[in-house]
Parts: sequence; C-alpha cells; structure tokens
Amino acid sequence: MASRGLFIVFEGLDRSGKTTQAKELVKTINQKSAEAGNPNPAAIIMNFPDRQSVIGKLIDQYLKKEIDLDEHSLHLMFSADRFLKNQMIRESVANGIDVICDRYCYSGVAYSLAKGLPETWVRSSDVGLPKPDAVLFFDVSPEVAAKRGGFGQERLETSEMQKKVAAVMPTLRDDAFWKTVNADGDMETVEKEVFRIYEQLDRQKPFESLEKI
Ligand code: NYM
Repeated sequence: MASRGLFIVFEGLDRSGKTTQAKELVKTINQKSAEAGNPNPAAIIMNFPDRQSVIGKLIDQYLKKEIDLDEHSLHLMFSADRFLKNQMIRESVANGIDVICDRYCYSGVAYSLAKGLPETWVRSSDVGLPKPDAVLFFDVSPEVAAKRGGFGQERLETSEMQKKVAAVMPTLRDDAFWKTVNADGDMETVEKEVFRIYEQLDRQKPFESLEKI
C-alpha cells in the first residue's frame, strides 16, 4: 500500500522566513517527485488565515483595518477558517500528498493569549483539527529579524505585539513533535535544515487529531 502524506506546520514570528521556506519545501518535494516520474503533485501549500475563504475574507478585512471585530469572535473565526480545511487536509494526507502549512492553531493561540483572552477558552477551539506530524518552529533572533526589514501596515504587526507573541509561542511547544529551526542562517542553510527534518519524519505512524493545545 502507498504511504500516507505528511502534515507539516511552519510557525514562527514575522520575518522568520517561514513563508519563504514553506513554499521552498513544497517546490523541492514536487521537483523530486516529478524527477522520479510521478505526474501528480506530491505536496501542497496551505496558509492560515486563508484570505480567500468565506471566513478568511472577513479576517483579511480586519487585518487590513477595514473593519473592527470583537476579539472573541475573531479568535473563533481564525479557528473556523482552519476547520474549513479539515477535510481537505485529511484527504490529501490519506492520498499520499504532503500538506505544508504556513501558520496553524499555534499562531491562533499565541496571538489571542498575547491579547489577554482567557487561556482555557483560547486553547479549546482548535481541538479536533488534524494533528501535525511536525511543527517547525522558526527561531529568529530579534537582531536578525530587524535586519530583514520593518513591519508591515497590518494590524498586529507592531513590535509590542511581536514581543508578546514571542514570549507566548515557546510555552506552546510540545517536544514530542515540535522541532526548532535556527532561522538566523541564510536561505540555503535553513532550506537544508528543513529538508533534513522532513526526510526524517515517519509516514507509518497513524494520523491523529489534536486532543489538546
Ligand atoms: N494570526 C494568524 C492570528 O492572529 N491568529 C491566527 O490564528 C493566525 C493563523 O494573522 N499577524 C495573525 C498573525 C498575523 C496575521 O498572518 C496574518 P500572515 O501570515 O501575515 O498572513
């Protein structure tokens, strides 16, 4: 029987390089698969929030400061946006396709805790989603992040918010499936490190759901 796909989440602060590296990993997997004669894509990229989904469009307006939303509602909308992809992730993995995901529920929890929402409540709304085979945490030093350019114009892209998120994110770490990537290196070095981790992941173990975050 053909082996299942992997579900890999990239998390980290802004300017840690996670988006670039997630795209690069998908490209590499698909290139290697095509070279081996596979006509179908072997990996797909997924981003959260998905700004094209019905819910993601509202989140996008909030982030662009076009509308205001109650913070509790917003938290649930980020979770609901992920649940819209629940089936797609499971089907892709079952069909042997790797799903590489740029941000997931850990961003959801970290940003909402940074805003001061109640912890037990915040941690509960993503329970039941597919559990990642690995969370690659992109660890970038503040000095290197600063060199990579300034903040964007969106809501939440402030140094105060980033500091709070940076403090919360490591507390979500679960050593059983989180791997730290030193994101201070140049693109090629980080790319190699990501691929090394990818190659070591186990496709034989059962695909699970998140029971806690
Ligand atoms: N964000 C992202 C949240 O506040 N909660 C979530 O659940 C997720 C997935 O949205 N500042 C925040 C983090 C970012 C912003 O992400 C949009 P990106 O990767 O810049 O499009």
